[in-house]
Amino acid sequence: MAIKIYGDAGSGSLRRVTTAAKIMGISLERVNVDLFKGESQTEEFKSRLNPHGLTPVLEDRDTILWESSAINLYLAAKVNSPLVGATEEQRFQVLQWMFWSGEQWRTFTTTIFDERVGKAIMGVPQDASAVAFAEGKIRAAAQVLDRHLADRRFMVGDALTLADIDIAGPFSQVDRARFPFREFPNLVAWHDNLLRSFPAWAETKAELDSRMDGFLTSVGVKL
Ligand SMILES: N[C@@H](CCC(=O)N[C@@H](CS)C(=O)NCC(=O)O)C(=O)O
Repeated sequence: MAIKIYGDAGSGSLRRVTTAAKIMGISLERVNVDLFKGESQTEEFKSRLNPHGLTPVLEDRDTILWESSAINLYLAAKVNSPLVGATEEQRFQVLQWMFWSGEQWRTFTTTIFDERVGKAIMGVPQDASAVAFAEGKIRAAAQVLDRHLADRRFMVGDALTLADIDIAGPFSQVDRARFPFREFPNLVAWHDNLLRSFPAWAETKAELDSRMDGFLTSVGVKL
């Protein structure tokens, strides 16, 4: 039975999973969940798949798993993938960056996305102080990333890991949400290299941009 992944092509969280799966050579059966129609917020979705009403969700026979990073670790374990790091020390460094990126990085980009993109779609005024606070947090974190990436092509070791994929996630919405990443040249160069070196990252970007930009156009939202 195929492993199913529930999500919306416009989601940067889904993109982290679909990219990692492509790189690991794991085929996933996509089940589309239209987030703009609130399809993850139904009682059926919450009771069977994720009580938080969030995507992506993996279904592998009796296993239901949510949180993209956990899903990627699950998939990597299935195929013994080097995306988790090549040595025991690297594996802990990869986990360090993955946990950090959930708590100290993507959470603030999500705030800005919700303010600049989500609220534009809903026709609700932005909270400028929430944006300013999140931008401050992103700049502080990006400064550390920029230093870390000054002489490295990857976050850990000499090869792509799930740490790169997790930290690169917010680049999925950078043009729409205008995160201040361009102020950090090593961060930008690292991400450009991921786009050039990993066709899966470029392919999933094209799919995500088409879904997001198509939806925004369809509802007449100009960011
Ligand atoms: N930390 C979670 C984030 C999940 C999340 O925020 N998913 C968004 C899409 S990127 C979602 O499903 N939103 C639906 C909603 O809020 O109704 C992960 O990495 O999976």
